[in-house]
Amino acid sequence: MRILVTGGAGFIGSNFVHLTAATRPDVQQTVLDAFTYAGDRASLAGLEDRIEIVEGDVADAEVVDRLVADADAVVHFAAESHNDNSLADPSPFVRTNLIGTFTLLEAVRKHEVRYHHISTDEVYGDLELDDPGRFTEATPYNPSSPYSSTKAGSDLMVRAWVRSFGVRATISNCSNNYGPRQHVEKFIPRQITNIIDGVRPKLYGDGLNVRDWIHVDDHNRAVWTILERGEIGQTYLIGANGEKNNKEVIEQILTGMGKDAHDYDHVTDRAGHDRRYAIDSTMLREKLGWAPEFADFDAGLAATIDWYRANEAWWRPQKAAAEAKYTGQSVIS
Ligand code: NAD
Ligand code: TDX
Repeated sequence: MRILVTGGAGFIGSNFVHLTAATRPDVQQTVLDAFTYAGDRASLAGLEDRIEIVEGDVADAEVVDRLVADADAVVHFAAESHNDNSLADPSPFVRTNLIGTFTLLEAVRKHEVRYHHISTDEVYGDLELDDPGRFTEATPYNPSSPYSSTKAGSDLMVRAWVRSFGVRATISNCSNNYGPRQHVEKFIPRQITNIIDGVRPKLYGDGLNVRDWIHVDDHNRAVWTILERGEIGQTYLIGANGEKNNKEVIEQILTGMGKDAHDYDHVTDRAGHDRRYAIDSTMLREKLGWAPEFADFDAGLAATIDWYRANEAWWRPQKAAAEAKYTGQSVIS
């Protein structure tokens, strides 16, 4: 089997490529990645002899057509992925997330190639803290940010290409991932690397916003489950019952790194900040038999802290530029 993995040099994509190389040695993998600020060849270190790496843009129809023609399946991870960046400048989000997905859909339509679309729970908007409900496959789309609205638009195109053109596609909407090789702009790695640098962690607003954490390997094992056994045209929600508020997570990181749990700053809140995400993954569990292996967030977080401590050479080149984007945030308490 030959698969084309877009965004394979990013956080989730690179973990997918490593997992696939380790568990499915017969699968030939080609990575298509534009190597934006978020893509890093070092994330694929050790695999250079086993995979093909193509530097290119998912919105470039020529390169996409050529690579899709040679693939049995496409797994589309490539995206602009950070909400804060989308508030500062939405334009690359529109190009990559919407035009990029359109370009891939046209290629898989032409070459009749199986397509799996990686998306996010953020397309559903947010829930109140006291809402007993969780997102399901039937929840209406209601995105809040430029990032989530472009992901929502890309999902809707996939649904339309399935219905109108018979494209053999599936979609997954996953909750917040954590684990190795996540860019230091994101919440958990930003705080771990701040503490290593002797800088106080930064909590947005009151910090009571809830995210539903899942280890990146559990996400990627679910993606393989859907690729192999998913029903064409179906959307699957991926989540591991990992709801925690940001305040709890930041305090856990501090204590896990031997610091006082309260040694952090509250900074200006994110505009339009979603309050709570929560995933009901019953369909994936009951219909396809998937279950997360990292049931214990505390152990997964401790392993992630260890990874950033041991791999400073990987994250150090990103750190100053990532923090420079946050200079407008002021400490409120
Ligand atoms: P990331 O920002 O770490 O990686 C994105 C990758 O895509 C990078 O390697 C980047 O170079 C590449 N890329 C960006 N624009 C490109 C373009 N025009 N052409 C080719 N490559 C391009 O993102 P991530 O956190 O790994 O997210 C991967 C996917 O998973 C995204 O589709 C995201 O929406 C989705 N997702 C992420 C999370 C999460 O918690 N991080 C949760 C659910 C879904
Ligand atoms: O310094 C910070 N302080 C803070 O309190 C940062 C960077 C974030 N936060 C808060 C904002 C969120 O409530 O932490 C939470 C997590 O923030 P992010 O890591 O930016 O993730 P989020 O906005 O929830 O989106 C993530 O999950 C869904 C990914 O970035 C998306 O790609 C994915 O779709």
